Amino acid sequence: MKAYNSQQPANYATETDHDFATRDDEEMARQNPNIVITGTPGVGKTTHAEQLAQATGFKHVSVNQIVKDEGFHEGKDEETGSWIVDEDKLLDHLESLPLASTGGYILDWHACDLFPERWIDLVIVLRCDSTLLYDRLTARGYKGKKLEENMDSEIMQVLLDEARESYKEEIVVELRSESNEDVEGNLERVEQWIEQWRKDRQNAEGEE
Ligand code: DAT
Repeated sequence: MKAYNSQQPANYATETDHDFATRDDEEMARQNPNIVITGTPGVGKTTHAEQLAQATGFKHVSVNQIVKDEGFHEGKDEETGSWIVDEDKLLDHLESLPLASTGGYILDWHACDLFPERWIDLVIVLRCDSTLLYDRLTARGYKGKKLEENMDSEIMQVLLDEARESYKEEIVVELRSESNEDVEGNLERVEQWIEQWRKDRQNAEGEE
């Protein structure tokens, strides 16, 4: 267990022999893709994930909510007020979902290196201008070290780098989330991408 810090090295996306044995079967069985929506707190993950879930019927998994509801943590870090996440318990819980085999999940979290590569078909990293993000976070009551760390994280594109280090370059997409029009445009783009994913999958099945 560790105090959550998105700058930690990415360990969980590392594949084991077991992953290789099962990944093709599970990936090919999925009728829908699994999508990660990540980014610094306040960039608009929940806004996007909720609307995307509504538009597609996919399941929105708010990882932060699960951590809180299921108690997968050891309380809060005194200085930042962030949950000290028990990643083993969280991962066990996510493993118990039919995520890898059925697909159709939207994983919403301010980190992405926890999720094994074989689960994930698309990683969306939302980005936001720092002045706008500052306003969103202060409106949410963030201050002191917590505010500072999150601002630094966005400016230094920590989550984007983490996503690029953890997944294949071609499945990582950076999208702007500053206005309602951005949300609309992003959702349209992702829905088109899902359609294309399904077509590609059908074609691949037809060729077998
Ligand atoms: P996150 O889940 O990444 O913490 P959120 O979806 O809760 O972020 O959004 C934080 C706040 O900012 C919330 O009041 C909605 C607003 N917001 C987010 N993205 C936006 C966008 N693209 N346009 C307008 N407002 C947005």
